[in-house]
Amino acid sequence: MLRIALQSKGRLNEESLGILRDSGIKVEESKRKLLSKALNYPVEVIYLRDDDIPHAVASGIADLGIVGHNEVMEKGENVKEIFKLGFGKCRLSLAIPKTENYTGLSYFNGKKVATSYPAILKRFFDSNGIDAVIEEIAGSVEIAPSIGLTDSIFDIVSSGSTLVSNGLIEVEKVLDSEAVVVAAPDMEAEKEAVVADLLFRFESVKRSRGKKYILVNIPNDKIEEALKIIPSMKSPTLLPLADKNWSAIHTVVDEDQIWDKCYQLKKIGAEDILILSLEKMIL
Ligand code: PRT
Ligand code: ZN
Repeated sequence: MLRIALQSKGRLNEESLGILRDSGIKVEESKRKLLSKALNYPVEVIYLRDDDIPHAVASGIADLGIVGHNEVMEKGENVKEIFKLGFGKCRLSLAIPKTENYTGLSYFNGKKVATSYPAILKRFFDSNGIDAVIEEIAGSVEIAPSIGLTDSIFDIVSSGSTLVSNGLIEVEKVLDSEAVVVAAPDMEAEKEAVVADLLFRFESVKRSRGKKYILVNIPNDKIEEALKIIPSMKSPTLLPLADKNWSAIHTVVDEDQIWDKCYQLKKIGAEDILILSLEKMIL
């Protein structure tokens, strides 16, 4: 039985359970349970705080974990990142009050910086020869400058709106992050086989995210033009229609481009465009 550590609540909880579910693994989502066995797969889930996941994996309490790359870098535990999941995307950045005049990294010499990520920040300052005072605080880092605790902050940024609403401006990005699967460096062969199967499933789910399946009818003399608008994965799937002057193209398109592509297809004479959800993509 492979044990996988997930965040018990918080930003990564839902999407971590989501990728298991979309991979065909049914897990009880009870928030109050520490452990849940999958009903149809040799996996059990242990729910932990994200801070504890790298250590749980390094010490063998769990075989795998789903956690932010930022936590892995901060904790420095002996785990390997074996898969990037494509969700929980954010960055760790330095930010200062927007009224300040930023002069480059040397601005931070002698300054106080509040953060929940002291190890990452220390490494960054050390490698750039900056001598700043790092104040470790557990939460609400963004208010530290306004209450006079520090001059600046080093924190997670996603949309940037938290910085804006606290009168701060991002000046240096230090690390990009997303949720990753971590594993202990050594694993029994039997478990390795389950991990390989699990990652195969995760890959196909990840690939299909943000994509849509499109079916479009097109006059035969417009096929070439249409294939410039919606290129296919390998070779286009072209199906003849009962009306021999028309064909259907089936392919996959990025979701954020779907309206633009449909508009262009309509303009060259396409009809009956269907957009369908994609669940898995195995290449
Ligand atoms: O309770 P537990 O310890 O498990 O959870 P936590 O409170 O420590 O972490 P949680 O649930 O807040 O975040 C878990 C992980 O999600 C982080 O370690 C990151 O890898 C990832 N992640 C992605 C984020 C964000 N985006 C994010 N925006 N984590 C936190 N934020 C916070 C950030 O701290 C700041 O307060 O959101 C605010 C900034 O957001 P914007 O959009 O205003 O820039
Ligand atoms: Zn945490």
